[in-house]
Amino acid sequence: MSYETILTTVTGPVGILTLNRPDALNALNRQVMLDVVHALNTWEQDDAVRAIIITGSQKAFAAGADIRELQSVHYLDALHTQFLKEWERVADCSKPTIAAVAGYALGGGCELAMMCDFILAADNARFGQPEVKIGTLPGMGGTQRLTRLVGKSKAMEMCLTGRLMDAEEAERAGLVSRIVPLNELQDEALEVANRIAGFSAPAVQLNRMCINAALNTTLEQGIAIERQAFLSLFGTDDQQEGMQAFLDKRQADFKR
Ligand code: DAK
Repeated sequence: MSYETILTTVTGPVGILTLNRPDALNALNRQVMLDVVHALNTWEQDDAVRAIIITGSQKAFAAGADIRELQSVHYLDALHTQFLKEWERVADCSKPTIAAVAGYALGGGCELAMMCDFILAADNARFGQPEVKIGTLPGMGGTQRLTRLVGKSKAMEMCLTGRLMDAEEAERAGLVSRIVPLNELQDEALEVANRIAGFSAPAVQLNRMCINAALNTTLEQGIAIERQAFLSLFGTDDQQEGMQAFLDKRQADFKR
């Protein structure tokens, strides 16, 4: 399948989606959203794909929503079409997602990265929510996800000043899981994705569900969700296999 604004490849069990609008630093227009959603839908239905990497170029993951496109949007049209709402599909993806971020991840680009399960950052990555500079605010979940990830004070400062964070600050703040040298980013992301893809899919899925629940529930509710998820995995063959393999001192052979 070929797309207008993204490149897709499948390497073993890993789907790699590369944002590809080099002339606009991968700015996210409506077509990018449609292409990304289509690719994710396709991979969700493909059992062979067990983990997904979303990445960009070495200069930009994505420099935000496409300001040229935003500039011509009118309120009532945006309201009626729920403009850009489908981006939430990324956060709802049923398979594990890794954002491999090099260069600029600004505005909608930062928001897209935060929709993924976690962010691996190259040492040249820069994150920011500079929408205030163009008279607006993050519209793809940025005020909510950034605040949950880095706390109110830093989220406020970033959104109110438009200041960018470098990779080290983003790691210290908890926005990214790890920093890797720029020329190792893609290999490292692939290795991590392969590692996840090699585990039991239900175990991976329920780990994701529980961690996401931590952002949306009280501690008590989250612990109840975790307990049920934990118990439910005892109904899978993979749990038996994983524990037996440990006792046999061999590699587990997970089926799903
Ligand atoms: N949109 C469109 N084009 C962009 C762009 C963007 N966000 N960012 C860069 N480009 C284009 C530039 O216009 C330029 O195109 P040409 O002039 O060559 O044709 C090309 O990419 C290269 O950019 P620069 O020449 O500016 O490159 P520099 O290295 O000098 O600077 C930069 C890089 C990233 C610092 C700079 O390009 C920049 O500040 N870009 C804008 C960053 C920004 O403000 N991002 C936030 C956008 S607002 C919503 C959902 C979401 C949103 C809104 C609503 N709803 C659900 C309703 C989200 C809003 C945003 O993300």
